Amino acid sequence: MAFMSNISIVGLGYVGLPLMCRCAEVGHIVVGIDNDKRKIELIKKGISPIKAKDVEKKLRLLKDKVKVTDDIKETKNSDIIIVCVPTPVNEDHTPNLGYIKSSAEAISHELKKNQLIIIESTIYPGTSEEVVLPILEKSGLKTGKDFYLAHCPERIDPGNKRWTIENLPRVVGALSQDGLKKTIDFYKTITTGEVIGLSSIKAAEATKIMENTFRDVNIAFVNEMAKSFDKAGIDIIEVIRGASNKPFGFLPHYPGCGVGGHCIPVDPYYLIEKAKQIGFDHNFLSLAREINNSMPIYTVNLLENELKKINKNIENSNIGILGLAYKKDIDDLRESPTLRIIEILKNKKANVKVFDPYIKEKSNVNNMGDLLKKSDYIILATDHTKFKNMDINKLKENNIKIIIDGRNCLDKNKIKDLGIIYKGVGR
Ligand code: SAJ
Repeated sequence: MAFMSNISIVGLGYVGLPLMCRCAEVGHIVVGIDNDKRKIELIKKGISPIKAKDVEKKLRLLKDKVKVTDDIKETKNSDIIIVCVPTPVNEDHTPNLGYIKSSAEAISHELKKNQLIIIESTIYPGTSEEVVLPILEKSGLKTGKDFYLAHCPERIDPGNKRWTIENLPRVVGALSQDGLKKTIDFYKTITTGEVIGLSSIKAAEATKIMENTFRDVNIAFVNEMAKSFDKAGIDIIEVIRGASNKPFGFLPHYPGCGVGGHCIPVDPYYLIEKAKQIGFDHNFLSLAREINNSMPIYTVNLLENELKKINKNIENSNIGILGLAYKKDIDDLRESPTLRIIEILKNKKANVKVFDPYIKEKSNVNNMGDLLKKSDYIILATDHTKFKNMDINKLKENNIKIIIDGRNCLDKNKIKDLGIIYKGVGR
């Protein structure tokens, strides 16, 4: 019989909200805590503040089974407190642990004996012991004796239907063996995936950073290859397809107009900055970040090169951007490359129209038809399924002259056959 606990979830965003629903679903007594009163009111009505279909459905079912509040003092009644607050980077790419510290301060004030505190937010190796623990021990309680501290990196992948909170394998690290066992036992109640315990909390903190940095450097690799193949006139998508037919030793990643989201472009900086403090310079990871951060301007340059060929300038040109979200079929625009592309185009005095069906409130036209009508040139920045499956004859009907396919998701040859100039990233 799986044990049931009183659980507080601190932070009800992309990570905390699904976690709150899942805990309630399996029978834990759950309190969801967030400092955003608007979010709390929505959740109380069973409305999800994030457009995640599965979460919206669950919330409607579970809204009477969970208590949501903006009062973090509620943690005092919990056996387990799980911290799922944002861990962004500052303008200078240094980690911003502000939310982690303020959550730890509030939890510390209410800390009770035998409580288990689990951090799911992405943090650099050493954060739990060097930042969180001292704050919690201000309570006068001692870890290992009075309370437990563990880390289980979040692995929510918004929009992923295959891997969800119900079946994702998890990795756990803790400051004590007792804490490790308690944490593993808890995660086994919410996921059917394998739950493994590592020898230290630092190893668990390093795991998430490694997972996401691995992805960032692989994307940087294909982005650099794309720039090279643009010069060589080689279609990188065809080459990746070719390389992917090797049954081992190759893992396809895809070039594009940039790397967005709250994980991939952020997490490497957590390691880069922490390593600097202990005297190691991650040249390779930093270079990968530079390459990925260069893709928005590279994409605009692709358009400028094509404009030059038809003796046009970017200044005062009518440019339509398809997609604001950082990845397909979701409404999240955090660190989205499109934001950088828009900034660059505006600095070059272009007239910019933007449409994203998932983020209409930030679009400046009502629909794709409107955007095509008001544009002469198009940059596709997000490979939403709606854009990928667009009727390309509409491009012709609206006299679009150039399309830059920032996600290499359109049919290059069909577009060229319509007499429209097509340029992808590396194709
Ligand atoms: N991107 C590329 N080329 C690629 C893959 C992604 O340019 O080959 C871009 C995307 O367009 C996007 C950004 O990188 O702008 C991030 O894409 P992502 O698919 O990694 O999306 P995220 O940020 O939702 O990453 C999540 C991560 N999950 C967690 O942190 C829990 C990441 O670890 C997963 O690997 C990733 O989902 C996934 O595999 O889908």
